[in-house]
Amino acid sequence: MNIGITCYPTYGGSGVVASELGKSLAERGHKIHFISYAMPFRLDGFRENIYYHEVEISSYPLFDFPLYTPALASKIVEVARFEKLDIIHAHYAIPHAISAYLAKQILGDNSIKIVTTLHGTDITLVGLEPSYLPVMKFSIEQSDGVTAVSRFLKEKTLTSYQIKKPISVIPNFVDCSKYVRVTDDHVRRQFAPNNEKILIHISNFRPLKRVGDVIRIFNIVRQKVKSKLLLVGDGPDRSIAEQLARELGIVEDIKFLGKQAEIIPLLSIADLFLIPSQSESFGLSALEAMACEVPVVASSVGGLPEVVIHGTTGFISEIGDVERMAKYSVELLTNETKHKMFASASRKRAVEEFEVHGIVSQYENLYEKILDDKTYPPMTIAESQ
Ligand code: GMT
Repeated sequence: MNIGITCYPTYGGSGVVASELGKSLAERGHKIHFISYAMPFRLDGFRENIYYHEVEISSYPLFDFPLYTPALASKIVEVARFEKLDIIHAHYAIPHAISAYLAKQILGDNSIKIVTTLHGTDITLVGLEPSYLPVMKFSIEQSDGVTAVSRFLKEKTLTSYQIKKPISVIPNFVDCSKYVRVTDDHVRRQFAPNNEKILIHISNFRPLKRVGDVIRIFNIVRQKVKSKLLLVGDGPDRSIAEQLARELGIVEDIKFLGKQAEIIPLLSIADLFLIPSQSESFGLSALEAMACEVPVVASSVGGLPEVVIHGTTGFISEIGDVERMAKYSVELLTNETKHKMFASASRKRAVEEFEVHGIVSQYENLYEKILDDKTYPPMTIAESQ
């Protein structure tokens, strides 16, 4: 198949999923055309069957805002025409599904199919704003296939947007042959010279990640277990987090590592992954940690309980309950037998439920079904009113 993928190219789960999906489909012989405003960060170097088309956004003094949606639609039209796309796969609905819909109308070709994958805040936050809601509902319903990354997100979409068409749950995935724990004592000693335990958090430091809770949890844990905290990523709450660490007087035990392209060596030295988010439709970073045998302490929100099994691969608590999350963390960090069991159960769950090959086949099957099955027509405009 010739598949166009449009996504956000920056650090962030939806871009990671789109890029890894494209790479895996390309290895299976499909021609993959990424269409975005910058090269997705996981698409490093030349790869067979992968092409990149940059969306150019011209500016004009009259425009207060860049006009990305029509620019993307025009680029999709161009790529679809000349590369004979069968599928346009939009990752993160806003504005990708809207541009894909526009492009299809311009092409006037019903044989090109649109698949939209809903990732998270496109549904739970941004799309619910009155200024976007009607266009979100419309573009979801006009897609030929819609997928959500968790059961939670599917239910949320159906109820919040009153969507009248089927949504397939295709969970996120991890390449377990790449995401493997590679023990490197040299790296471990850099961060924990006295054999301290290592807790890790990886995110884009947006307020909904509750990085302050990560620091508060660690503040309690370190009073009971000799430990260090690695904070990977960057974003709007980074300075607030650094400030909190200074106020608590624990900055010596915390390393702010910023954005890191290579996270496997870091996950490989970690004993525990913390993800106390306010909202999380899936929690890809938690899954990547699990593949590297790192148990997870998470909040009980969104799709996280579909990834982390309470009492088996980690623990789950109410949002903001830092005391309980700290208690669970200490429990795992002080009981070696339990920790070993949780670590291997985490890896097992990643391999058995979320391994790349099985999940990518689900996308492939969906594309094939949509391309030759007439039961997947988009709704008429009247039906979706
Ligand atoms: O929805 C977002 O906030 C952005 C998005 C991203 O691009 O990072 O994250 C979402 O998609 C990821 C990949 O499917 C999920 O693992 C994240 O849980 C989800 N984030 C939220 O729901 C907050």
